[in-house]
Amino acid sequence: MKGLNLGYGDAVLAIFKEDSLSPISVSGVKLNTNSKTIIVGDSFNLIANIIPTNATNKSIIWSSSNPNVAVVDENGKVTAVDVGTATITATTVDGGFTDSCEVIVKPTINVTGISLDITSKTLKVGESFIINPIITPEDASNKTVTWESSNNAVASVDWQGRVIAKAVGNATIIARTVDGGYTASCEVNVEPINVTGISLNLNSKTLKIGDKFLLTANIQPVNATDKRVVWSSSNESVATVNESGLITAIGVGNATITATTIDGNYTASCEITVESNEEQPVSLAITNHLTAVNKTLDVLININNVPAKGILAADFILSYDKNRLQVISITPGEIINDARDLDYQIDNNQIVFLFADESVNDSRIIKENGTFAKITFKVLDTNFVGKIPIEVIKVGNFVSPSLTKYNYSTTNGYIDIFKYGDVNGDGKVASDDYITVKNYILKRINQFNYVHGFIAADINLDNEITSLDYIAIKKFILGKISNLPLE
Ligand SMILES: [Ca+2]
Ligand SMILES: [Ca+2]
Repeated sequence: MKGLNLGYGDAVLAIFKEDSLSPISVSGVKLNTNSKTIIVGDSFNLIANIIPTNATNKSIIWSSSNPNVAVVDENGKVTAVDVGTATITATTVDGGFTDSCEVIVKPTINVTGISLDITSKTLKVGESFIINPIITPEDASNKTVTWESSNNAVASVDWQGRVIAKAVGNATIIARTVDGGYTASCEVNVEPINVTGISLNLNSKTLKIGDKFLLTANIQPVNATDKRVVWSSSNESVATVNESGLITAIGVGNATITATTIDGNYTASCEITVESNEEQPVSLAITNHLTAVNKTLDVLININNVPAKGILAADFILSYDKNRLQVISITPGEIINDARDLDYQIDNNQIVFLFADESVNDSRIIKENGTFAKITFKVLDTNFVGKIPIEVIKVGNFVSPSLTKYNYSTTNGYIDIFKYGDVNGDGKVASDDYITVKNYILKRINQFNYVHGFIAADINLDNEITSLDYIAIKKFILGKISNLPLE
């Protein structure tokens, strides 16, 4: 505005500008630090805080009292040039306020060596430890160390010297000084965590042919290093197992699946039962017997492989030789829940059985394996010895509660009859039997030709053949006694 001829309006504007733009003066300066020790070549930044913070002119002039020792740039960055002391001063342009920092420059102290507080260590997989470096001299200017492992797969090391064991083996941990490249090392030996035991998720399992089932091995301890397991089957025709413990049922039978740890040979096993995947036919079976003429005996009719759904009804026919056997009684077996459900008819050489659950709600179905009926026979006195068949000659049905037919199989039985005194098995007690017993007692013969000759000759049932048996047979032949054996 200088040199202008101001009018009224100009004067007003000048006054306004003078008011609004009046500068805020600096009243002081303060450095962030007033003393600093550094080594030759290093730098640091000084920060000058102008007071007040909203001063209009914050310009600073930086200066060094001894630029041979330390220099400072226009931003306050101080760089040590040589050993000695220098004062760095900040001066405000507005008002000439000052603050200063005493800088002491020391010579670089070089590293001369390194050692480690741990030079060898044995630990388990997963464990860790810290190595502390020892730098000489203790006041070395740059004590920075870098770390490395010769085998990171076995043991790794971080920038702080923390070593983590990762796998079994050996590794060398090396510390290297940045200043001078001095090295020191620690030998690390990582040991395994040994297996102490094994268990399986199941100890027994029943499968059907074609089924698959996965067994799981639990290794103790859970952090064992080598958790590998070898699987084997005692019978691969029954069940196989693969390297993962997956079992496949191959054939009916039993097999033991065993898992063996590679570390320590610990074992655990699971008993596998493989069943047919077809429903077993209902089995109707008659027991065999050995008995003597004139004796009574119980012949059991057994039903096995009773289906899980149970048997609602059944009918079948047995045949027997009515000329040689007399039916004394027929009684229900224990699998018949109510005697009223079992009926029968004796017709000539046949016994017709009919079982039907007569309840209104199918509550008395046959659910268990066992005896269906007991037939008590008396062996008639004929001139026959040998086996009399008791045969299933016809099966009507075994019926399910849903009125379907079950498959079935039958096993016939027999009554093997001998006669006391008939040691040659021809059905009669005669003089030839008497002579044979004599020859046996005198050891002229070692055994009887007839398979049941010995028990037929033991008239007094004492399990030896003596003169008592011999003379008793004679008296029977002569009609002096009417019944054998002597009981
Ligand atoms: Ca005879
Ligand atoms: Ca005897």
